[in-house]
Amino acid sequence: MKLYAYWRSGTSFRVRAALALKGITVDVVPVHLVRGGGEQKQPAYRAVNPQGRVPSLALDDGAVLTQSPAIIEYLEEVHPEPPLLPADPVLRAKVRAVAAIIGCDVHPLHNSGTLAALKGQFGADEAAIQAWLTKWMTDGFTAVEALIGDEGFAFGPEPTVADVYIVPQVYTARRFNVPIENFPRILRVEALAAAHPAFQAAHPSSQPDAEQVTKATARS
Ligand SMILES: N[C@@H](CCC(=O)N[C@@H](CS)C(=O)NCC(=O)O)C(=O)O
Repeated sequence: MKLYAYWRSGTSFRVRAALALKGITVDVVPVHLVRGGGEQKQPAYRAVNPQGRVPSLALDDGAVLTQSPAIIEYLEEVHPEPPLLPADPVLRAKVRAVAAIIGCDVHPLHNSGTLAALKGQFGADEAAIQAWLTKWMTDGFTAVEALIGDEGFAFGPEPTVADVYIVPQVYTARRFNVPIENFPRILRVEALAAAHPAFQAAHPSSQPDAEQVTKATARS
């Protein structure tokens, strides 16, 4: 399988974490979201994923899966061990709810295209962008903090899909200088993930296309 991904994209990090937790190895095909105006917008990548976003997972039979939630659900269905969703339906719904808060209610508001539109079309300056990022991430983290448990990963001793979403979102919050010190449960999950081999392997800094970051490129 081939994973088309960008090293510090949160959605790519999610899929890498799910793959690593399940012990599945893939060939990573880096898609640079900034260089040359963004490789994701070029015809070569649009032929893989018509939406022009990462991640995409190309299966060995040539089928291409897009959208991180769909890819993660596919991995769970086809490679059920170890499970990333609890057996109990109520708990499954709670895990999926945390994933949806981050995937549906937070991430789209700070995707690079959203921020570019805020700046380019709506005249937002740096201070306005920072206030926007802080508001939406803080709202999302506040809800997640109230929904997850008091020990272990988000919903117990083993990572679930909830952690697969939380950990990249915390990485993004740190990258965007959004304060997270008021979320002790989320910080606990972050610390556990930092010591977990699968999250270490999936981390942006472990990727073949990882770059040294300068201030000028910090949000790209
Ligand atoms: N809902 C999609 C979002 C994918 C997405 O927005 N990916 C970002 C990187 S985290 C991207 O490709 N941005 C480039 C662009 O919008 O041009 C998913 O979860 O896969």
